[in-house]
Amino acid sequence: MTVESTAARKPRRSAGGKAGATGTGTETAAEATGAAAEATGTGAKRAPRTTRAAARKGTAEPQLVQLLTPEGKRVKNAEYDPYVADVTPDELRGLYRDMVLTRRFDAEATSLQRQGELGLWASLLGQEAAQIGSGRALRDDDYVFPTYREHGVAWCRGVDPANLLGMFRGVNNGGWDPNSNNFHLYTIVIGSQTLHATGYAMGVAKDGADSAVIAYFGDGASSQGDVAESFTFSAVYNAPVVFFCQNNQWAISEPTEKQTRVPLYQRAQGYGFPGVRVDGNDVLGCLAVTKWALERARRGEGPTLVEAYTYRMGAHTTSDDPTRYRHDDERAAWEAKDPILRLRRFLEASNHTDEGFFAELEAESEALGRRVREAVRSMPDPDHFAIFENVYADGHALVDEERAQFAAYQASFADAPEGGN
Ligand SMILES: Cc1ncc(C[n+]2csc(CCOP(=O)(O)OP(=O)(O)O)c2C)c(N)n1
Ligand SMILES: [Mg+2]
Repeated sequence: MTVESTAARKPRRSAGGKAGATGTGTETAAEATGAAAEATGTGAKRAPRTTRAAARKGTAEPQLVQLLTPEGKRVKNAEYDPYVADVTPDELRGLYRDMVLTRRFDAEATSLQRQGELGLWASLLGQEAAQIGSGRALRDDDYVFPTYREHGVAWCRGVDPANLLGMFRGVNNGGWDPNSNNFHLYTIVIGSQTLHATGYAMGVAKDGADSAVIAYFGDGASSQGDVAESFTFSAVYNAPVVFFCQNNQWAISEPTEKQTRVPLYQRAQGYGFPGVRVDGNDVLGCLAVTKWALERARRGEGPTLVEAYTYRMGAHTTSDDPTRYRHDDERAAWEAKDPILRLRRFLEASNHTDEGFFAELEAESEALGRRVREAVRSMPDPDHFAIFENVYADGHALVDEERAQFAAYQASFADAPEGGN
């Protein structure tokens, strides 16, 4: 991969990031995954399974950065407040709008899958704050390596939402030029994009640029060897990369407690760079913590791990049925911590909005849904032979053979007797 950067060249500090992990290293596996559910929750009839495990062990909650409570109250935080001190009411409304439109787009995509217009959809429902907060912390010259669920980050990068759907409809292999928005194509091979991000960030450092790189991945991905290698390489090469882990509590049907014995953010400690857990349903918290981590990267202080503690409200994908492995009450407890609702409460309490704002946004949401629906339905079917293109730069005998086989197969239909194929 070539690294091009037009950013101002600035000398970087020498390697050796501070080991500033915020964890105590004493929490148990149960706390690692579930205890913060109570830190921000308003309580449900039955606590989530992971929380019950922590309660059984009588263990304390891991630290969690939170600037906005579920009730929409602003919490002071001396360390991270400076990173959001300049956020204007207009920008706050902007964050709200981003989250509402992302959720509306996501709901439309789920419906389109149910109507047979998409083959599959991976919903981000519940993770809007983690994605919009971190996405809005980025500069245009920063580079993003996403998974397959980063629709909110894509929105922040200016990728047309309709373009996200081509791959899920099966009509293209991605649908956007990564270099137009510094937003790489969606990556399905779990965790592999952290390696791409690390390599890219090492290139940025060699260029002497002061831009940063961010890699998104999930709690399940944190168990991948690729992620461990990325942590090692980024640490020793002091690469300007932020590892943004959305701990949404589940990796398909595997709960986070099966991935780790310590809170995920503490993994960074072993590699010698800081790790922070932020309330992933708090858009201001995510904005502040990501800005802090990006600034560290720009200053030449190397990688940071951010664990955004959140929840996957929907199914893993439209092919999944979460009722097979988790209780409804778990979801109910997280509904009380909804990222959009809490910002709305804050905006209303601060008199930053009026009814007109919400009504206009509602109309804008519906228009977005309509536009995406129409765009998907009118996507042209691909040339059947396009799948053989772009496999190898100069072609390959095996691909040629497969193309010929497929051509013969297609041709066999022309000769088939009427009514049969
Ligand atoms: C290398 C690899 N192994 C397995 C899979 C199958 N797979 C797809 S999604 C997924 C779970 C990922 O969970 P997590 O990292 O927590 O992300 P989330 O889906 O929760 O956003 C798995 C195992 C895959 N795509 N790639
Ligand atoms: Mg997950």
